[in-house]
Amino acid sequence: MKKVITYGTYDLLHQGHINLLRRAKELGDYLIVGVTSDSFDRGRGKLNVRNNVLERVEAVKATGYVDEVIIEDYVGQKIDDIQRYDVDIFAIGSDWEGKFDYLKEYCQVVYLPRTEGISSTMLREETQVLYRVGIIGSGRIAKRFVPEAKVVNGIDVVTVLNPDKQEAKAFKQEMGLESCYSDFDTFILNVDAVYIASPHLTHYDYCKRALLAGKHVLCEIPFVLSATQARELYELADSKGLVLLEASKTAHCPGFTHLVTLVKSGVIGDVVDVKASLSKMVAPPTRELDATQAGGSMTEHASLTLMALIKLLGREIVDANFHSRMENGVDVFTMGAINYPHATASITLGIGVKTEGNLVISGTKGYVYVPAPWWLTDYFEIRYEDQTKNKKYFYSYDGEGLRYEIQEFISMIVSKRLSSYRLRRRESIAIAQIIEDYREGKNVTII
Ligand code: C2G
Repeated sequence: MKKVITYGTYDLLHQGHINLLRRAKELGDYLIVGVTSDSFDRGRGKLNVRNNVLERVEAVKATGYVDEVIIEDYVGQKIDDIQRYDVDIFAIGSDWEGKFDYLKEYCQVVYLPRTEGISSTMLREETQVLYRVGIIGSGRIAKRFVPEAKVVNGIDVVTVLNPDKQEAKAFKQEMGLESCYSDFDTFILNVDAVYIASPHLTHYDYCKRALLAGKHVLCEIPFVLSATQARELYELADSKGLVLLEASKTAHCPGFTHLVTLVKSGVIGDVVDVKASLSKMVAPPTRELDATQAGGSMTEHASLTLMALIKLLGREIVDANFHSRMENGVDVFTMGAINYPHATASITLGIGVKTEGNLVISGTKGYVYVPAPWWLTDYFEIRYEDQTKNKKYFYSYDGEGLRYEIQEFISMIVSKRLSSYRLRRRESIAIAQIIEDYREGKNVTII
């Protein structure tokens, strides 16, 4: 019996896939098809796949050419599969010509003619509603957003708002946008959704005005500096059926989302302590060191570190105590000790003090170590007393990493999903509450 194997995503299964599977089956007697898992596709940069793995497997089976379906989940698996299943022929479309020659060491490699004029990408583009997004603010983070949005389907960044006309124009030209505005009311008429990347103290007002104008909002961190404001904005978004998402990029990146599910499934036992640090030095003059613009390490870095605590330990906080070093009215260093009924946690933040930016999650069976910069989470280790049980996990974190939150934002709009499990609205409100308490000086000691 001649065994043939082929692989693919098979998103929105089409005639090109069907022809390929037929041709592959004709090469032998038994056809095995490796369908990519959702996380494997995400890891290799395929962010826009529409059908989930179960739907794709069903579609492949329904072609009638397939004898066995397996799931492809890691790089290098093809070599394992070919040997494990005693495969005679590896077949793949001609768009991969030459790319799989390394498999010739294990079996025959055949590149089959690709069907011209059809592809999953084409089908996705044809059926994709394109959301016109405008950026509010044109600073450093706004610049990173434009190229990141280009790899996500369904979003077209068209315009920018900056009260300073010259800055708006320079940004438009540099980023190749169709227009720029210095007036909010005309800007908002030209978009379906906004990405807010303006200074902290303007977030609340811009969010509110955009929502009142019926637009979806992705808002940079810190979302807002008070829980009352956060609650009000989520209620407003809800009442209007609009998406409002805090742009907590780490919450959406593949490594961190997997870390949370691993910890929640008990691999380190009960979580008893979480320590998250984040320090990025800044030099004056800069907004981060300006008290009148709500500068400081808390407003700058608490959002991501508190997100990690809240995702891992929840929102039932017993008390929070902070120690800060101040310079010109700004906390250049803050250490926060946050207690839970059955766990402790701490955040260490700096913009004028440098420290190791790692994340350590301690449990009754072992601990997770995410080295600096943990907020990119492309690698972490699970460590045990018995070191032979230690495990290392690697992930992709492509580009600037904003693509993952952008993809979730668009997916929420398309599917009319007003809440994201990656960062629930109640979790976002809890983050704002802690920042608010700190700013009001509750349990804050100056060192
Ligand atoms: N294909 C084809 N004609 C098309 C489109 C796709 O023959 N018009 C073939 C591809 O060459 C591939 C298979 O259909 O052999 C599946 O294509 P995709 O779903 O795009 O999967 P792909 O990203 O090519 O995955 O490990 C995964 C594999 O490396 C390939």
